[in-house]
Amino acid sequence: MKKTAFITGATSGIGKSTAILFALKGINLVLCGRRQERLDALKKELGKEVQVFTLNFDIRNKESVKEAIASLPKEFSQIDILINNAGNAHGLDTIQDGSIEDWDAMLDINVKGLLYVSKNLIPQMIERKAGHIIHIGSTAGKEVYPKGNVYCASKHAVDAINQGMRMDLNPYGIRVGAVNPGLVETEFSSVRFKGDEDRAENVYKGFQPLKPEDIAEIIHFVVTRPYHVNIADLTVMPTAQASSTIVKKAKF
Ligand code: NDP
Ligand code: 8X3
Repeated sequence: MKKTAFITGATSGIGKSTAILFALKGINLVLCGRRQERLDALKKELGKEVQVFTLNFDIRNKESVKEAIASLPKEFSQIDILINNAGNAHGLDTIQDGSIEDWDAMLDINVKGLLYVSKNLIPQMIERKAGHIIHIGSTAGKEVYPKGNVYCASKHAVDAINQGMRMDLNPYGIRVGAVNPGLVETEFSSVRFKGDEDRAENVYKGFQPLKPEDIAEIIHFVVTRPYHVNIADLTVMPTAQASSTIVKKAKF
């Protein structure tokens, strides 16, 4: 029987590449995001391969998350794989210059939104004593870099939630793990720098960053391990990257 994956942040970057690969591999999809035209386009394209259902909600709104998940039709109500991926950095500022709106966005989306989605999907996994939850953390959840303060805090929280959730769901045989990427070229920096495309592109200049497809392949590897294998915590960086602050870049 085909499995069903629920992917948050499926309209772009890592989530979108994961949706495309999962469809190719025959995994049915529940795809989430706020940009309806992108959800529609994905449903049209990937619907040729597998069954696709889309949900449009802002992950910050706990009522919207609950209603969206409750609205899933019967054939999509059994979620085998949850990819907690939606998230972004907002701003890159010292703590003294940081904006409270940016801090709210990062904590509300990356941490609380992830919890809201998990809260609404875990009960059916517990009931079936089955399921696999993958958190998209970050190297920013393993170390802190200058001006990364609150984004790093949000991803350290994801790291803690990943560990705690694995403990709490252990009696039910539910697999829980994290994939923690370094620099991946997506819309991430465009969002971080509020649409300043020159500044965003500059982040990935002079070295080969990871592609979202690289992360999708890793996520697919994680979900296709035999049941007794749980990849609990995986960190992946571009070869040019050694840490958040050490990246071997060509000189211009
Ligand atoms: P993108 O900006 O390309 O994708 C972010 C996704 O999150 C979009 O699909 C977006 O959908 C969704 N999203 C953002 N805010 C909300 C919201 N309020 N409600 C619902 N959905 C939301 O970035 P990435 O693919 O790079 O990021 C995906 C994850 O990977 C994030 O958790 C990020 O922190 C993490 N990551 C990224 C790295 C990188 O270098 N790119 C490295 C390490 C981790 P929409 O706008 O349609 O709502
Ligand atoms: C994204 C990677 O280094 O921009 O989580 O924080 S980084």
